[in-house]
Amino acid sequence: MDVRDAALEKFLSVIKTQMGPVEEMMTYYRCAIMEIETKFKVLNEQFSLTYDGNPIESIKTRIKSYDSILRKLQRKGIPFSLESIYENIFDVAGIRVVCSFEKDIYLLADYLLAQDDITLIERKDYIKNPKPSGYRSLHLIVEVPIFLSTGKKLMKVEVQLRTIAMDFWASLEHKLRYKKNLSEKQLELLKKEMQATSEMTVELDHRMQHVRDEMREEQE
Ligand code: 0O2
Repeated sequence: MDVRDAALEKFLSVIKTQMGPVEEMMTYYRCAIMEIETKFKVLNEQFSLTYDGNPIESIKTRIKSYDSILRKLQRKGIPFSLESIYENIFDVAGIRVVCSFEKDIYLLADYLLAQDDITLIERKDYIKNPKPSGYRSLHLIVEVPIFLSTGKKLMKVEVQLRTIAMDFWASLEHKLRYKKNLSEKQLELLKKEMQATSEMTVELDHRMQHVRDEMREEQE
């Protein structure tokens, strides 16, 4: 082995020692996402037997970036350690469930929370109480067990449930939020405009829900 090979081996070994435990924890979060995603897919299949159509339009999952996790620790004054991430950061694992209709959001949330391996840690209803920005979604922090060769581990997952209209609004608002070089006046205008467009999504969701309710009644 020449000097360069030896240096490579040493570097690899340092990376493995440093990154191993981090990657292990992220793997557990990925497993927790898989568990929750499967639960929603099962509910979606079962709903399609009893209701007209599948209530879920799409499911997106993400693991929070290292950068965002560390910035959140910094912002909240939490120590920088894997243990404190596990204890304090509840949105490392995230799943976003986009539904067609608002009522389906609450039905799916209730059915998920009724499952005996799920524990509700926190619930924030930004549909009934939208954020000042106009943001609307139902947020749940749930704890789910994952079963490893070493035993059971409880993992927290953030579930965001939204309609297509809420998702459309949040995606565009997120993009606009990070637009640089806007004057105070432009920012104020943007804020007001986004609040107004959020109101339009409320109207859209309610009218769509009304149409579906009417059609169901007709069929019964
Ligand atoms: P990312 O990239 O999704 O990780 P907390 O997590 O409790 O410290 P907070 O604000 O109480 O902070 O959490 P909350 O209200 O449950 O919302 C967190 C997530 O909801 C955000 O994730 C966004 O995905 C979404 N969200 C909340 N408010 C808004 C909003 O005004 N506009 C948009 N577009 N999305 C919003 P992160 O952590 O910002 O980012």
